Amino acid sequence: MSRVFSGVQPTGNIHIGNYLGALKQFVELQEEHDCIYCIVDLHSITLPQDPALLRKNILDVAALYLAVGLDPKRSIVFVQSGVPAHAELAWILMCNSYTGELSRMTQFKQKNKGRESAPAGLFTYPVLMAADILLYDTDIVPVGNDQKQHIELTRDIAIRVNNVYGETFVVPDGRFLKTGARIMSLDDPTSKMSKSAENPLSRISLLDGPDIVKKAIMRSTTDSEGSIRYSRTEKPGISNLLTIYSVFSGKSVKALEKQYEGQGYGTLKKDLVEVVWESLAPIQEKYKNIRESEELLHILEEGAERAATIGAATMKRVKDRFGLGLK
Ligand code: ATP
Ligand code: LTN
Repeated sequence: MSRVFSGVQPTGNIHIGNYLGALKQFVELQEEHDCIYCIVDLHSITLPQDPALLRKNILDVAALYLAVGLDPKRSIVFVQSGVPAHAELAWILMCNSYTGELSRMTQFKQKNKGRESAPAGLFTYPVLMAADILLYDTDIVPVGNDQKQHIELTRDIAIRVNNVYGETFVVPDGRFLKTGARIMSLDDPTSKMSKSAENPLSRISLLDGPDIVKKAIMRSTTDSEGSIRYSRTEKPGISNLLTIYSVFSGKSVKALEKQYEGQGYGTLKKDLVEVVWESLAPIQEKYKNIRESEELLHILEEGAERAATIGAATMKRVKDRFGLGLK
């Protein structure tokens, strides 16, 4: 069975972009693979976090993981900082990464915009991500399109170490969806839906109530042409709505274009509100029960133990190859 690993940052506001691009894949993959899903709290402190809020957000994401359908009997679910080997391996990989390649990461360039000097962790963020992945001999990494460059870097680092020190790491592949890998912002469909965008109506969070879902979709930016057809370049707003509709409903974009031929944007939007809410309501119901249960902490503790055992075998191999420590 191949190994799957992915992570989400506990930075609040998990939105339908995160869900459609990543979480939904996580759930599907657990049917046939050996899956490990992490809440990457060490990544989140690359930018300042309020400590009390961070603790809350960690449990929120964990509860959401389970609410969308991750099954702790089948998948390992845990918090990154509970397994110290992530940081240990990150250091070793940092010694095998180059400032040149890290300066080319577009996520770093974006997050660093307007600063004179960046926190070193923001710069080395992708190396910690590589450590997350390589620690578990991962074959497949399900993520949204925005992570392509980081997966490429992870592969480069793994191949480089394997060439110098002998076969050490499994070289992973990214897994990106054809539809849903890049959900766009509702108020500006030329930029990606993001947790940190200022306008709350630019996204739909998984925990938003029906009124907000309705408001965000009904007010979403479209165009003045009036016909419902898919074209990312000519009609980014309508194309984004069709994509969201398609992934939530399971109908193809082609089928939707046909279904809405000759109809107005208002009808499409109204129906989309229904479709999205039908998917979110049961997730929120489950979330409420899980978030308040003691069970959640047990699942995370057990997950960390199981992850640590798998990671320890990789660390032993890495230390042997590098000649670190004693035998
Ligand atoms: P954001 O940019 O929204 O602040 P992020 O990408 O920094 O979020 P994570 O929580 O770490 O935040 O992302 C979790 C997963 O969601 C990743 O696999 C990422 O690729 C995916 N993802 C994030 N935004 C989108 C989007 N707009 N469409 C599809 N997938 C997305
Ligand atoms: N960088 C990712 C989150 C992340 C991740 C990972 C994803 C951290 N470690 C390992 C997949 C595998 C992001 O910003 N979305």
